[in-house]
Amino acid sequence: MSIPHSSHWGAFGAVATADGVRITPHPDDPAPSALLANVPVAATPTARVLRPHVRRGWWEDGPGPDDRRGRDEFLPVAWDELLDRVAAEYRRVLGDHGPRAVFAGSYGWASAGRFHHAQSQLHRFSHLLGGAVRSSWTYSHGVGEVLLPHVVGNQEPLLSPTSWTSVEAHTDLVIALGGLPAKNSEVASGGITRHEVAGRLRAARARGAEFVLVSPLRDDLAAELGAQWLDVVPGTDTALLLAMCHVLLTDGTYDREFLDRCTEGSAEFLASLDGRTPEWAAPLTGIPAATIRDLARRAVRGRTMVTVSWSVARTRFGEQPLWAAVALAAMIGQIGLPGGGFGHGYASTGGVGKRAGTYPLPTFPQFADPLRVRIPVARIADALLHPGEPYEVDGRHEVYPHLRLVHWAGGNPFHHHQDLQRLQRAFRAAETVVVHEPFWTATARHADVVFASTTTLEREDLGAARYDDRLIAMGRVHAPLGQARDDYSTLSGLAERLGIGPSFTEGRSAREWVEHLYEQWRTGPAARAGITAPPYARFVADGEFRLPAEPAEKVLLASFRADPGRFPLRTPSGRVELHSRTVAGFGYDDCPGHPVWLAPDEVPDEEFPLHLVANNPATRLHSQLDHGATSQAGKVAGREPVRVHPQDAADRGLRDGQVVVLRSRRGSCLGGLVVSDAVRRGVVQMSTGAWFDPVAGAEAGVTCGHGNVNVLTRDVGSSRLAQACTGQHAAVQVSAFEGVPPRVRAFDQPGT
Ligand SMILES: Nc1nc2c(c(=O)[nH]1)N[C@H]1C(S)=C(S)[C@@H](COP(=O)(O)OP(=O)(O)OC[C@H]3O[C@@H](n4cnc5c(=O)[nH]c(N)nc54)[C@H](O)[C@@H]3O)O[C@H]1N2
Ligand SMILES: Nc1nc2c(c(=O)[nH]1)N[C@H]1C(S)=C(S)[C@@H](COP(=O)(O)OP(=O)(O)OC[C@H]3O[C@@H](n4cnc5c(=O)[nH]c(N)nc54)[C@H](O)[C@@H]3O)O[C@H]1N2
Ligand SMILES: [Mo]
Repeated sequence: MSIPHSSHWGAFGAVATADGVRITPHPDDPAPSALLANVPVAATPTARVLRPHVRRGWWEDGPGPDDRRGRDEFLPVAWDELLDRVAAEYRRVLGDHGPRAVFAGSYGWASAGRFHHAQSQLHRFSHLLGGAVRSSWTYSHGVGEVLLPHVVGNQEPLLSPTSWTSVEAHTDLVIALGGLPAKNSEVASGGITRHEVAGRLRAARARGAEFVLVSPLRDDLAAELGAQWLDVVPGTDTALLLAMCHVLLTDGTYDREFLDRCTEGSAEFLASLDGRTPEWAAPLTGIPAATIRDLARRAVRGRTMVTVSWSVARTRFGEQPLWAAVALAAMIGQIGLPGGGFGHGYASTGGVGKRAGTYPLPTFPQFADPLRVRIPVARIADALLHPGEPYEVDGRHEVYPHLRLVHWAGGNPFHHHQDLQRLQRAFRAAETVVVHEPFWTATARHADVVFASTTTLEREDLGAARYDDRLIAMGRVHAPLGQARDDYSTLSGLAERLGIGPSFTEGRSAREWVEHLYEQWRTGPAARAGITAPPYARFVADGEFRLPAEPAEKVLLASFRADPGRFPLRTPSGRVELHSRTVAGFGYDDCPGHPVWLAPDEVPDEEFPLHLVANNPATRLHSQLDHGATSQAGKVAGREPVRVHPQDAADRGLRDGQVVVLRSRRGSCLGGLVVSDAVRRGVVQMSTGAWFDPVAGAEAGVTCGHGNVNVLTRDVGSSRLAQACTGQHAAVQVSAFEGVPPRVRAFDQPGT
């Protein structure tokens, strides 16, 4: 019998077979994701952590900064012995240094499922222990999380912009900076039963909407939408947007009434446009001045949605393109009208714009964080390397805590962080690193303690997500491999040893917790919201529960627009801030008080003449299941594919399918060459998520032998405002790899 299940890339049914599991997409999914084919490999021993392991140097010599971290031997040990040692280490660190010495931010996507969500489990554990240093914001949209509250008073545009239904029905022109890539909308955090974005875009097109794709990659928008492609130079969107504003200003076609009534600081902003002409922007952006002028004029002809993907802000000075897009939308004057205004992150996941789901979901209580010490999420290496040193963020002066014990569950910093060799040094500076993982990721390989975790297929859970319309009764598909345990069980073992066992478990087994969360929800918040859900046993027998239909069309900032006096924004002025006195008051030259052009500070030069676009991968979610079938099918010569324009390939004598070396100022990796005219000339594209392989790298004389793009990227914040991830861009060189490429070792058991 097919067992209901869920993942960040879709709901499915699974059957255990003699040689693994067989997956069938959810019957209601109109466009199931190819990422589902990555799932079956999780049920095989390949790359699985089958027992708890410990690094020899830590086990024998005790905690402390250690250069052997990441290259030492791992020893399998018994669960109880290891839990005893980790509990003792917690006692040492907390006793000698207090909770400010523990980092349990543990950023990462982990897996679908409300109870077994690894990060939630770890946070509950550490909150009961007196807290630990955590992280603020996300790698995904850290810029928007900090900037948008200054500009529009909250993060609503990120979480719940104007709905797709509104765009589908009303938008005449979609200007998509960073595109609306089909690949990204396959995924939504927590689960996605129905993949609808492609269909909605098709419907908008069929109704007459036109699309303009602003991106260095042609395939950031489906070909069937017939978009005009403006192949912008990476990192220059702000120049394009300011030049469009300049055209509206000089044409006199901007909406003065909207600016006066609904915005603050328009005078400063408009004055700052002096000289920002299309002719000024053309050489920067690579887009002809006439094209820029034409686009600006089209934008005021009908209903226009200006949308910026999260990636465009995941860059150095990434605050600027987002703020400039809001400014352009304000000048167009359609913020708050159906299908008009601005968006940030449409299609960046399948959830954005999907529904404004207001009803409650079952939640696993994590308790309040008693410590409340946070670092910006992408400043983890800075914190580990520079304890006690000052830094600035969002107008505050802070000091990095001295982190000694690092505890990670459900994330892969050796996937998600930039400049991985610097991250290696940072991890080596810690005294103890504890990682929970189902797989031997590079993060597990850089730990002292590796707890063997189960995958979702090995446990029962409750699948539910903010932008989905189902609760899924996720069932256990097969028994845990080896000695893998649920993170809940591992943390219960630690909690018990640290004297917080009863408050952590409340006396419930994992299965009892899942039922408890469901029943609490059913009889409490759900009942109050008028949702009649069946009792747990019935829910499990049915396999899923369908939540009420999507609420009516939502238009971002509609009531504000209608009556700004009655519905002011939570900005100092109550209006959209095109110039923010607050931000100006911070005195940041890397993020002044209104959107400005700041030239990227790493641009191609003689040594590294190409723009790298390090985007999210089409064939997997981040690094997850990189050894799965879909991800492996995308590899070229066993390496992560790197796309290069035909002319750039010809200039270097490179052939399709060959192994190449990418180098930046930080490091180098191998890749498999794909020659493609879907890439702007001068740009190379390599997605994130190939497992870091320093072993094969050493044999090849490079940093990574497989193609983890984050050995190339730069570990620097967007600006002092958001201090957000800037991993999307770097300057690189590509050349042929001479010799026999080494076998990729990233999926081997360590030490083999
Ligand atoms: N250069 C560059 N870098 C980037 C980006 C970029 O655009 N460019 N994008 C960034 C973005 S937007 C993000 S969100 C991050 C993503 O970074 P992450 O979210 O850290 O990446 P994942 O690969 O999803 O890591 C999740 C890990 O959790 C593990 N896991 C899954 N289920 C469980 C479980 O039940 N228990 C435990 N213990 N572990 C589990 C998986 O095996 C996997 O190793 O990457 C960022 N990095
Ligand atoms: N299949 C799949 N889907 C995913 C994920 C995944 O790993 N795999 N990750 C999920 C997560 S956590 C997130 S946060 C989102 C990420 O969503 P995004 O951040 O929107 O996605 P990316 O793929 O990083 O980037 C989208 C496109 O932006 C373009 N781009 C890069 N630089 C520039 C620039 O300077 N200017 C312009 N105009 N365009 C530029 C690139 O061509 C790139 O393909 O995706 C989610 N969806
Ligand atoms: Mo993300």
